[in-house]
Amino acid sequence: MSITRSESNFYKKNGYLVKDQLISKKDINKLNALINKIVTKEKNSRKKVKDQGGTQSYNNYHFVFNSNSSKNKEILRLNNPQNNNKLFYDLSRNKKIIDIVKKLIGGTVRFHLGKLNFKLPNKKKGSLVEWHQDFAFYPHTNDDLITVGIYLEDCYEKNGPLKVIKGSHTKELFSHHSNDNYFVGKINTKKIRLI
Ligand SMILES: O=C(O)CCC(=O)C(=O)O
Repeated sequence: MSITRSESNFYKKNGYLVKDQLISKKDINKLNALINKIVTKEKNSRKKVKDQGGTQSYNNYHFVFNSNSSKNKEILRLNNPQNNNKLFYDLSRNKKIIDIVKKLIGGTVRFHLGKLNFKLPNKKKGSLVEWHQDFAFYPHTNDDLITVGIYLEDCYEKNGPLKVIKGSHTKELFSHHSNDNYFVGKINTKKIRLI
């Protein structure tokens, strides 16, 4: 399964493309079973959460939590699961996905980083992903970059859908820094009009 010319044009115009049923239900189930194991193992390990105030490296395997306290910690993210798990490695090299990415941005492609986002229910707090431009997270001198998101569960308003602003990829890049110049990974929507 690749993409049609009209899908490619849709991507160029809107800055995103949705492909259904790309990964089989069987493979999704395997991935979810693996994630359950990883999460259970981590929860049972009772490791103290290290202070996350310092610099985080984007290219190693590590968990990101919603709290520094070991008491009510919840996993927000697992960075680079493909470095430790073959299933994730194989997913990151999925031929169907690579073929689509090559058609969308042209030429050969290189894998940059992987992450597994957990969307916590509201009451557990901390997993809200604020408005941002992905480019701010992977600054490059070139802009032929793409984020591939793979949904491991059906997604509805209540479990944190990804929202996009159509065509915003052709507009300006906004600051993702705080007033005191720390990278905060979100746009201050009070300061700017989002398109
Ligand atoms: O899932 C979301 O709400 C946004 C995820 C995202 O943009 C990211 O992880 O780069």
